[in-house]
Amino acid sequence: MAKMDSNELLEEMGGMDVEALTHSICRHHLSNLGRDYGRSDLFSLYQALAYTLRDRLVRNWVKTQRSYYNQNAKSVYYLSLEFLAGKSLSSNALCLGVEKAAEEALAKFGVTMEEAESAEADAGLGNGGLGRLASCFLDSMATLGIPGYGYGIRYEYGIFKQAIENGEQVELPDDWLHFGNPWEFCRRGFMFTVHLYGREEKYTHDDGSEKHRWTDTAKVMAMPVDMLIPGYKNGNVINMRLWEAQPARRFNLDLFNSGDYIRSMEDAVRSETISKVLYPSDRLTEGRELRLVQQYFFVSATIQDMMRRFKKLKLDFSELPNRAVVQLNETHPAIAIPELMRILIDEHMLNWDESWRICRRTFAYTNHTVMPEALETWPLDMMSKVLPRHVSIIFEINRRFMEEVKSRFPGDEDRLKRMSIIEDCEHPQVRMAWLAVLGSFTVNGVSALHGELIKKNIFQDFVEMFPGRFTSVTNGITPRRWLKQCNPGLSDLITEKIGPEWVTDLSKLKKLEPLADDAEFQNSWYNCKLQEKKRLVEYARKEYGIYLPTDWLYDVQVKRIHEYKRQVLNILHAITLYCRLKNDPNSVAVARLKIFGGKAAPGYFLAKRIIRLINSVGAVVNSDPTVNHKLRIAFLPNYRVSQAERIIPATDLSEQISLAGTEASGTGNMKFALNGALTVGTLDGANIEIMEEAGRENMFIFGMDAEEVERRKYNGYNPSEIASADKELAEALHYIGDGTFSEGDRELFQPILDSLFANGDQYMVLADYRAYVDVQDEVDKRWLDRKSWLRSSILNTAGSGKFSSDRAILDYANSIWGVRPMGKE
Ligand code: HBZ
Ligand code: IMP
Repeated sequence: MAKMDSNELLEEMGGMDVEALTHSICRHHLSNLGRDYGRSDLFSLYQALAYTLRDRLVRNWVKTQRSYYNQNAKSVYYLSLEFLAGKSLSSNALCLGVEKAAEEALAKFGVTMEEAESAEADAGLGNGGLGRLASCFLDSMATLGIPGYGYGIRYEYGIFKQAIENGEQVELPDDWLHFGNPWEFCRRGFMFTVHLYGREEKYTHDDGSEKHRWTDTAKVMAMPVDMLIPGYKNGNVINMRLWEAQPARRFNLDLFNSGDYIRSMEDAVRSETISKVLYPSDRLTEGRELRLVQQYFFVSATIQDMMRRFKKLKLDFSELPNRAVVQLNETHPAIAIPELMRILIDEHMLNWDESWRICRRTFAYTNHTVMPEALETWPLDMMSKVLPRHVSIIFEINRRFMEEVKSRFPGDEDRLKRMSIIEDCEHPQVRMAWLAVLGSFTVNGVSALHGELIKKNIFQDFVEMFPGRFTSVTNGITPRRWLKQCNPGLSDLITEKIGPEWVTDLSKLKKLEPLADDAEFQNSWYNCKLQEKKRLVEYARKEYGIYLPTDWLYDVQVKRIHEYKRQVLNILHAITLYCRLKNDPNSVAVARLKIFGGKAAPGYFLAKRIIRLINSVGAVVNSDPTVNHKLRIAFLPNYRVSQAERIIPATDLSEQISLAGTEASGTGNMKFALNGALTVGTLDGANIEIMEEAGRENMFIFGMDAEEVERRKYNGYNPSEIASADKELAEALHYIGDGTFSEGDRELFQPILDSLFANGDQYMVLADYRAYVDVQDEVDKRWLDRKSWLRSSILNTAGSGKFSSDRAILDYANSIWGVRPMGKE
């Protein structure tokens, strides 16, 4: 066949008008779903529309990938064990610019876009902030035209589904692929082999030198499954490549032939386990072998894919850092560093120094936490079993580094111990953060404060040796999903006043500033919020049978449940309001709805008990007529991306109340401010930068800052003293303990009280209580001054420009990656 003009073929992939979309929806009912389009239902329409959009995406994807090759672009490899994509139907329609046409096409079948999207399952392949950040970053890379790929694991089960039974969290499996995933392409023809276990072997190379190889390994296959990520109305589509584990052989033929059919299948089952399920903890490091295997599995496949592309260029290996940069999202993929060393040394026969120079110029590492318990370490004996050759390479990296430290700081034995990658104790551990710092050219924190804190605390020794290596890039969120798509009313109002440029240049929101005092604009602004509250009321009723009041102050804390995020502080405030109302039903002026949402790691006992406390206080408050005219509490089950899209636009007050110095950045805080919520918050993470942009007078900042926290800890902090000196606090704590919220059971919430007293209140909830309650009284006063509230609300949105992930990605591109947006061919 003569070479077909592939551009012509691509153009045939379908038009963007209502007629073309309708035609395609019908065709996919027949060709892909095998059913009569005259017998369509909600789910088949969702699927058929998804396939219809995928046709348009793949056309742009091919063009985008070709242009990377033709322009010889340096590419970004964003390696993340988590991507929290949520739903794709509306966002893909939006980016393709067919949201109106798709709505009209669906209307012909009697269905709305919102209804069709209700049939889609959230892609919940992440725990929280870290995974959602990765998805926002892919959106921005595609929108800016930064050549890049996301790489991760295609978990068969994502983050568990949370149900609430008797006020307690129950975990259910997230079977998100049950009905298939119309967005993905499985590429069975492009699998890589991944090796595990086995042993390291020395041998003499032809040139007489001593070399090493990794032998007697077990093998599994990594199959690429691609999800296409479109840029906003620019024709770019980038790739999120998720690896699925497959057995190297379907079954063991020897066993099969000897009649042991079941045992012959066991191998296959074991291999498939690797990509079976996401680990649901965002707090403790797991220490489980399967988790280490997951990490190496996706890293090995990804580095092979990267080397495959690089080899096509037929360049010297020293050119690799000019063609590719690997961004490590946390230390989870840090095993990539010794893996690239192994490939260069063992497979391509480069020497150590050359190989190390290449690695050191290829990797960059993002740290997301200051908390020591979240720093990842692996037991040396486990790692030696799973990855013997890598451990040997890590020892050599460490040996050379220890020499360097000795010569810089002679005689400083303590320093050597602190800085060694191998923690030398009874059960030696491999410190992944140290490995990541040593193997990277840049290490970044995720907000200005966090960038400073990691330099002062965890990485202090390394800063002394490599002062230029540390920096920070403040996180961001995509304005497409987190304003344009989730809050259409407000988006239209904004566009009507300042034009549509803000969608790709969020700094344009500054143009709203002059309108902040405009009475008519304020009124429209208020109506948008009310509209979103009505939508949320409807959603809560339909999804959960929860009835919410409409025109109250919506006070919202949705995020993972953690002691450091201090949901307990919020509930103490609720109990204080309860007490005040019990004393005098007229003592509280503002009707306030406190909304909570968030998952607790299944093994995190106290977090689960906190969920129980929230629900128990809610049950008492909501059913007490002397209280429920001014205070109600709702815990919305199963917080996730698609639910956030309903909650955030409806929020008046955003709770960002972590102990200062513990929340690395936060990104939820940005989503709320962008949608016009006022923040009640501590001077922590990116809250500080939000305050700088929006103005302190437009927020409710309270409590200790990070330095005061340090001082207070240093001087000895006594929670009991505080509790006995504050009458309202003492009363609230008393009610938690005396069974008021637990049908007389005094044991149920004792663990929470123990965390505050016997265990010393690690996150200083009691220390910040008074400041918090007082600032909440300020909230009430401001709420009653509606003009002043609306002014601040508008100014929060106007001040959100900095928090676009487009800005964050440009920062990475300029200051770390050395890549630039691509010109169109
Ligand atoms: O990363 C979060 C930080 O807590 C938050 O402040 C920041 O905004 C966000 C993005 O930079 N960290 C996480 O979400 N961490 C995890 O989800 C996690 C998951 C598995 C782990 C450890 C941490 O093993
Ligand atoms: P990959 O980046 O090698 O995975 O290729 C992704 C897509 O880019 C392929 O399916 C092709 O459409 C395109 N592509 C791959 N190699 C080339 C090339 O050498 N020239 C132009 N396009 C290519």
